[in-house]
Amino acid sequence: TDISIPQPKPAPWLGNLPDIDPQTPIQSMMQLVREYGPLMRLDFPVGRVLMLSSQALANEVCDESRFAKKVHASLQQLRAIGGDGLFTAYNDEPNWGKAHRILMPAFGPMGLRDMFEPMLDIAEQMLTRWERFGAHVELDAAEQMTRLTLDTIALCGFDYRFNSFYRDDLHPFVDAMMSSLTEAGIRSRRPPFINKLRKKAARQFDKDTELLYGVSDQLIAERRKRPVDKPDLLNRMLEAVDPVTGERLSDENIRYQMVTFLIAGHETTSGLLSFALYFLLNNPEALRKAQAQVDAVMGESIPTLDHLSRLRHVEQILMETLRLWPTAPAFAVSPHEDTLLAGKYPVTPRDVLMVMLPMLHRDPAVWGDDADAFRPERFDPELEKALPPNAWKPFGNGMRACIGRPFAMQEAMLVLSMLLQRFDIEAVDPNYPLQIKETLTLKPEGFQIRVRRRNNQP
Ligand code: MNH
Repeated sequence: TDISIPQPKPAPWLGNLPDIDPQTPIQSMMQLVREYGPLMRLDFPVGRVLMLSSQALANEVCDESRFAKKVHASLQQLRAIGGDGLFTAYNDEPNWGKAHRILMPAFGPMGLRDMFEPMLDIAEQMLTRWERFGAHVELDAAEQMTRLTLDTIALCGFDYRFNSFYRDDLHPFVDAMMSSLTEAGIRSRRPPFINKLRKKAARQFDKDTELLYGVSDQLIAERRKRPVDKPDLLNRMLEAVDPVTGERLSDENIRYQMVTFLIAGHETTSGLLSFALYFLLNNPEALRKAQAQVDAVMGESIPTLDHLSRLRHVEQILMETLRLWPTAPAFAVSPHEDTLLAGKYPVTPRDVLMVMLPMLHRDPAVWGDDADAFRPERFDPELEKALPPNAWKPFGNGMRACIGRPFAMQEAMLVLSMLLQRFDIEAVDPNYPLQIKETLTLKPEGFQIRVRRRNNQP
């Protein structure tokens, strides 16, 4: 029997590196998956990667008794920024368990309730600004959403105001983050000796990470100078004792967590909101339905948590958006021990098995022949319940799944519903061809909108 895995023809030394556009690696890989199928092998100078893009394969590797998160090459590069913070920690690193236990409660129902007010505060800032700009101004969706989500995680998590809606340029944190994330991605696909030769890129990377740490050190210093009495992320990190070890987080580890939360807590949610706007403006029926639900549930009142729980259609729009463009587009696992994948392909703990989310989420066996179409009805409650397991994984899997999931969904629901409540929205270019910028996460690039205050408002 032939147990070789389909693979684009590798070049000598570089393997499949030439098949990947460094500016748009995920989109390159999606194209290759379309040609080579749901199990595909890619060889890079740092090793081979298996790309998994079907529900059957995803379901197999989401079994935590056999597989666990792999800190693969690009996450290893990210450790230069996030250290042993939650996102980049190895499964067996003690600081992962410690921080997980200390921070989980912040994302439970009580914690999320505490974060509703500050979320509303920032959303209100954005919408007020849009309103005052008037109906003629062109707004870059991804840029506006980046200001919003960065300010939101900083205010909710650290009681700190970036005030992005009171400045023209984006906070320097955003630039430093984007360029260091891109550089980490590039490094992860190249052999180490090439990375050593890229001196200028290395200097820029060091400068960027210094800026990121500078911002988080400043926030910590500020808090120590002016303590506040509430159980936000920062206070939990500074004060809470891990119930299992009886220990606190070290200053070094707090710095890693801060940078991790500032990055992971805004990049992906801003992409989600931007893609959702793109899909809504290209699907007038879904837009109309969502706006009708918002009007019926919220009317003209200030949103509450209770309203959000009754906006299922808005939630489905976000779920369908995350299906088509999961803004954190892949996660990796490896087996605990040597095993056979799909009953016949030998894999080892050294292997990287990448679950390729945009293609998993288009598996025709699950989503049908119109898998590329935006149809929020796919997540109607009965249909959602009938989905096979592990068909939709935008937040990753198991114990290493996204800790911020409820936070992200609450924020995105709140902002999208407020937008629909207050404005009629249109695309500046009704024929805008979707262009996606990649920095490890995905975002629509150059998508401009205009908003007009609805006249149903007081
Ligand atoms: Mn988030 C892990 C996607 C919002 C903080 N996040 C993950 C993983 C995915 C993911 C996928 C798993 C990665 C892996 O297996 O290697 N996260 C998202 C998406 C959104 C998102 C699609 C928004 C939409 N994430 C957020 C927000 C926060 C956050 C908001 C913080 C407030 N995420 C994290 C952290 C981890 C993570 C921290 C690492 C968790 C762990 O391993 O313990």
